[in-house]
Amino acid sequence: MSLSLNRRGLLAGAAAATMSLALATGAMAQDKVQLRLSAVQSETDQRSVAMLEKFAPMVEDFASFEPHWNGTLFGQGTELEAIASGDLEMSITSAQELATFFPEFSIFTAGYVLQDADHQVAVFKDPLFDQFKQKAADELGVVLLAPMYLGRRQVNLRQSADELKVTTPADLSGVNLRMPGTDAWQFLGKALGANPTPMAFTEVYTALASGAVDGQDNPLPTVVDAKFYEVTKQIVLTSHLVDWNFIALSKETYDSLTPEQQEKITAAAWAAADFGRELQLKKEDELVSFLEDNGLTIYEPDVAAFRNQVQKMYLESEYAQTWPDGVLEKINALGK
Ligand code: KDO
Repeated sequence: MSLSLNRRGLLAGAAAATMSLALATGAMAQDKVQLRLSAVQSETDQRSVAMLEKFAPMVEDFASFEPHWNGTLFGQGTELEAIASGDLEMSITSAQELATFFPEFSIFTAGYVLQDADHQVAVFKDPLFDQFKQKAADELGVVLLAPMYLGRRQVNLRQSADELKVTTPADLSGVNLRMPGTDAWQFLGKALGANPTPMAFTEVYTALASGAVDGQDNPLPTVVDAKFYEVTKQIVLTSHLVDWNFIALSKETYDSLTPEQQEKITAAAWAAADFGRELQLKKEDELVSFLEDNGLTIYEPDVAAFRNQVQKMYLESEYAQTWPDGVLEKINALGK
């Protein structure tokens, strides 16, 4: 009897200890700020790796970082509204998505303006960018913490170079080119000479495999990470947009932090942005041979022809009317 009592007593004691531990950790977890991040890239994308390896550890003493990759929590282009409505705390947003709320952000979506990763950082840190950060914070409730390098966007086609050789924008006439869903993206597709089709990132692989679209545009690391190279045959090195994203945080969440925590979360975002940029740049350099080994033809078109047409179309567009006076000149002055 005493044995069974001891056993029962032990079990009861263990249960009580487990309960108090759960309450304690639960309470501690509840003390941590919840940072749900929704993004459409995979967990192996360099930006995701950077958030997991750099951002998460630097904020873990006061925040619970909860990433949702592959668009599993919110679909592409819906994240900013989710943040504004309090249903999400973080996203890896873009100037193209911000331009749907504030047209002036389209200056950072125009082809052949930003020159390289260093130029992006210089622009983000320059006072010229303050008005853009302020607008996102004041009118959308989104704090842009740091710039993430996505890479040089290239035209990636299903057709082989023997079937369709692209030298100038005229060669893309009639080509059904998937572009992300916002107007700024559609305009870029038209400026390249193609027939743009709006489509969410997570649908692109299937659309390429089925022939629903003729191609898509993304940097080489994305072509590999999303396995687009399995269902395409060529890459035209237009480098039409040196693309970037922004690590975005709900202003309500940011304002709820102590000044020290605000400094920490900003430093963590920059640490992730810097780490991810180096990874992405390295990938861009080494992936040409990987893609050629996997049967893709990769070549440079008449880049000047693409640059001239794209820049002309943007300058003549209604987008250019929304650009604050002097900003384009300041952006250019920060470049090489
Ligand atoms: C895309 O949908 O092609 C795009 O490259 C747009 C970017 O702004 C960004 O959303 C990116 O997808 C995702 O992060 C997936 O790489």
